[in-house]
Formats: sequence, C-alpha cells, structure tokens
Amino acid sequence: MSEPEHVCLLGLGRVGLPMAAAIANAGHQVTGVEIDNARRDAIARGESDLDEPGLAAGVEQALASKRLRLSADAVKAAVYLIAIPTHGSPGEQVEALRALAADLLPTLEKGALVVLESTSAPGTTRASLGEVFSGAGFTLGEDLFLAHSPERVIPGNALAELAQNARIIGGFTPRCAAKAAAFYRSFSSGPIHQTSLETAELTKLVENTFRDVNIALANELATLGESLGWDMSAAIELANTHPRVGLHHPGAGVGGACLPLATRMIASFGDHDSGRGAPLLEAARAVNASTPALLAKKILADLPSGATVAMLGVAYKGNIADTSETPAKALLDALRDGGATVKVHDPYVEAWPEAHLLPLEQALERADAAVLVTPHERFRALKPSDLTAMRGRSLFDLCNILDAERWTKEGFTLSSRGRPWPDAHASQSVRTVQ
Ligand code: SAJ
Repeated sequence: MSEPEHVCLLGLGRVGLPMAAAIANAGHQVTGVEIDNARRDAIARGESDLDEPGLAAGVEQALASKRLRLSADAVKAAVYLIAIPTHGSPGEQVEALRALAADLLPTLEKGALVVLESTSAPGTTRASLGEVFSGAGFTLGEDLFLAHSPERVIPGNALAELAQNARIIGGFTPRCAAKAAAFYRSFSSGPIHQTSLETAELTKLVENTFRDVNIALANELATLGESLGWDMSAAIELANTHPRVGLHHPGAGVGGACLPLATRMIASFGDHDSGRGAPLLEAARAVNASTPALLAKKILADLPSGATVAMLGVAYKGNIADTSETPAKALLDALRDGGATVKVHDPYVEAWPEAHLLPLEQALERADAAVLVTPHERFRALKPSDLTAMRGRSLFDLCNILDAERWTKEGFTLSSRGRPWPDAHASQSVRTVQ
C-alpha cells in the first residue's frame, strides 16, 4: 500500500459502512461521519441493520484497532469520500451537494482529495463540489483534487465486490483521476479505469438502466407466457445458453433505491433533438412498476372474493432485509384494494410500516393462498408440511423458486412466474444431457 492516509468518510449507510471497514482494515485512519446519532451509536456498539457477510466482524476489527473512529462532524483529512444517499431531481442533487461542499470548506486543506461515490446525474459533481471549491479559491487539479467514483457494490456481497470490482474514476482533471486511482488501489484489486467526471457519472446510470430494461423485457415475456399458456421461464433459461443472450429473471417487480432511480434519471433528460423523451426507458420503467399490480389482479382472479392471502417476502430482493422501494408494497396495496385479507411474513425483515409482520405459521393460518414475492433461499427450502396451517392449496410463486413437480404432487395448485397459470406443473421442466 502507499502511505496510510487520514480519510474522512461521509455517510455510514449500506455503501459507506462497508467502505469504512474495508479502508480502515487496509491500514488507513478513517473517521466515519454519520449525522444520525442513533445509527452512529448502534455502529459503535457493534450493531448494524445491514445484513452483509463479514461486515460486523470487519467493523469490529476496524473499531478495535482504532483505525476507524466515528464522528457526527467532518474532520480535517487528506482524503474525503462522500457516500451519502442522493435523492430527488438532478437540480435538487446539485443543491444538496453544494450545501455539503460548503460545510466541508472549513476543514479542507490544500492537497486534499475529494471523491463523490453517490449516484449523481452527469454534471452534478462539477456543478456542486467543483463550483463551490473553485469559488472558495482552490485550483482543482493543482491544490485540490476532485473525482467521482460511483459505488458499484451489490447489497448482500458488498465487501467482496468492494475489494474486487472494476472501478470507474472520473477526474475533474486527469491528475485528479490519477490521484484518486492511486488511493483506490490501496484497498481494491480490480482494474481501475480513469475518465472524466461526467462519463463516470453516466456509466453508473447506464449500468443500472441496462439491468432495469433487461428485467422489464424478462417481465414482459413472463407475463405473455402466463397468459398464453407458454413456458416462458424455461424459454428464457434456454435462450441464455446462447453465447450472445443474457436475459435477467422475471419476478414480482423491480425494487431497491438504485435501478428505478437510474432509469428515471436518464429518461428525465429526454432527447433534446427530437423532443420525444426516452420512450424505451419510459416503457421499461412502466412495465416494471406495473408488474406487482398486474400480478395481484391475476392472483385475485384465481381466488374466491374476500380471500385470505399469505404474502411471503417483503424485502426488495432475496436474502437481504432491505425493503427500499420494494415491489411488495404495490402488490400488498393491490391485493387489499381487491378485497383480500393479507397476512405478511418475511424471515429477514423485523418491521415494515406497510403491514404487521407475522411469524410464518401465523401468516399461513387459514390462508386460501400463499404468494411468494421475494426469492429468499429460506423459501426455496419450504416443505409441504410447513404449510399445513393453510386452508387452501393455491401457491403463487412470483420468483420461481418452488419445484413445480414436487408441490403439485403434494396436491398444491402452483402458478409460477412466466409459466402457464394456474398449472405450472403442465410445463415440462428442462432436462440437460451433457
Ligand atoms: N431483479 C429481478 N430480476 C433479476 C435481477 C434483479 O427482478 O434478474 C430485481 C430484484 O429482485 C430487485 C431489483 O431487481 O427488486 C434490483 O436488484 P439488483 O440485484 O438488480 O440490484 P440492486 O438494486 O440491489 O443493486 C444495483 C447493482 N447494480 C448492477 O448490478 C448494475 C449494484 O451493483 C449497484 O451498486 C446498486 O444497484 C447501486 O447502488 O446503484
């Protein structure tokens, strides 16, 4: 590693806390700044709401070695990393980051490196941090170094991806990018690509938009399969054996703070030349956003009116506890609006403002149907004997994790995403001969 640096890391959330631990444990001196007192105190006690493999141990090691300290305020440092959540329109992002830059000014010294990791629209880093620092008398690229390096880690595998993923570093000048690259090399082994601020910002939006649009295609195909009696899930799986096809999986909808935000953000700029907006991106967003309500309608059509439904899974994706922008909310609302009584369970999530969460057995009690929303591995392990409290036999597997043959043999009526409804067993599973 190059010389250990004093790093001031702003925001100890799902990106910032793993970074703080990784950077401290790589030998740097990190001050983790978290303005939420309760969150900061919990981290100091070794508690965290983030279910990341290795994170608790990493934070404990960093705190014990005193290479990670926690603070409510920014401190003087050689490197500033900003990992705060960015919300709102591009204009609102610029305003929020300008305010943050102004707050940093009293601590900033010549020679420091400032890197924004938070997702931002192209031009944001320059118009916020860049303008405020230049306005305060710094010459960027000479006595202060500014870069944008978008975080790319997947929740649920953050520490491993932080250490290995390729990095994109956009510099205000090439010297800024090079200085940031040298710092990131001290804790990251992946390739480091250097570019401009705007291209780095855009790259992040493009990769998340790719995923959103790809999932929209899978969701649209799956919906067609269900209504036309085709096994689209098997077709997607088989199409993916082609060397130039890579379809994502259909599901209950797209959640999380990241994919929908990126697509909306690029689409919001529209096509200035033709004035026609961004029709593909808008359509993809509409497909994914409408998927939960569409699925709820189909579920209700297969059940007696006023049915009791056990909804299994409210996290926005499998094997994590995060419910940000979860498709489970729109699904729940539409099921309730359609007259169903919904009882909700998620083995990872402790509390959810939308519904009182019940233990599995209570959620299933006297339910006419169970709806699997989130592909938690624990749901894959469910056995027919776990569902004896149900009064009905209808299963709606929106994330395709149940084995159709097994469950239909046990007398359940299974409807699986992308397969003919309501008789998933009618489709033949894929068999491969090596
Ligand atoms: N989903 C599907 N089908 C799939 C994959 C995902 O329906 O085949 C759904 C998930 O269930 C979930 C949503 O999409 O509701 C988003 O999940 P995700 O695993 O695709 O992504 P995030 O939001 O957890 O994290 C993404 C990642 N971006 C990419 O993979 C390009 C991550 O690397 C980014 O750091 C993160 O966004 C971010 O912070 O921007």
